[in-house]
Amino acid sequence: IFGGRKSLPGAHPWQVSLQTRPKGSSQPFSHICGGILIESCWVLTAAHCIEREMQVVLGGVDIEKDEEYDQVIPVERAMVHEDYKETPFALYNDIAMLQLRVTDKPFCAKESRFVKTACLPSQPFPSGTECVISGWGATETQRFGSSQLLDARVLLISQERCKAPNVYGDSLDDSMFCAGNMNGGVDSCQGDSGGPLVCERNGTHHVIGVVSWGDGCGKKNKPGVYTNVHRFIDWIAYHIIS
Ligand code: 4AZ
Repeated sequence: IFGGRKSLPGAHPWQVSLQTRPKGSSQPFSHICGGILIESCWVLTAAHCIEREMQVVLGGVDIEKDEEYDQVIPVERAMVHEDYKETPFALYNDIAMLQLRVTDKPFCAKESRFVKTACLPSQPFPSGTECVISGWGATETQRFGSSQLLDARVLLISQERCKAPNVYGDSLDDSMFCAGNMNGGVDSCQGDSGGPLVCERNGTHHVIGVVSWGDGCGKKNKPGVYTNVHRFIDWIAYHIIS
């Protein structure tokens, strides 16, 4: 996160650290991406984050320390969107769902002061809305990421403005949207991918975006690009119900 500040414990209780290690190895897991808890056994993340062997950590703010409220849960399976596509300029339909291992009969993640689900959006939010991004990704001074969870406020940017030739032009499609600050400085970055962009309405937090890509981090006229969760509501519901 560029232009962020340290998150307080419990401020982003749906925030997940998605971790991996080489398949079949006994090395420790390390952070690769963020994720978003949407049901006790379901996490939303970016398709480009998926690896073979993964676990999620919930409830923590410091990923280098074992904290009292951490919940560590193996990923049972990952579903990548059928239309996910990577080109040199953009990531399309960059969304995936992780099904967690059932640890405590009907539950995977257990709700606590530090672990809660985020709601899916029932309607899109208008451009100009102030929302929040969070993650352990790169900062202005930490190119390998922050051990502390950071957050920042960003503004939703219209498709029209983000499709301008000096911004992202035709690389942008309706599976994604831009958010940040056109002057730069406040943005998500590498290691924040898969994590949440959350907007509040009537005291309820809705996951509007999944951190996906961008041209660098914090650059003028190059805001962060987020998967447009509202466009994938039916796809998400289908996987949870099946
Ligand atoms: C990345 O490399 C990445 N500024 C994530 C977010 C952004 C850029 C790059 C947005 O994962």
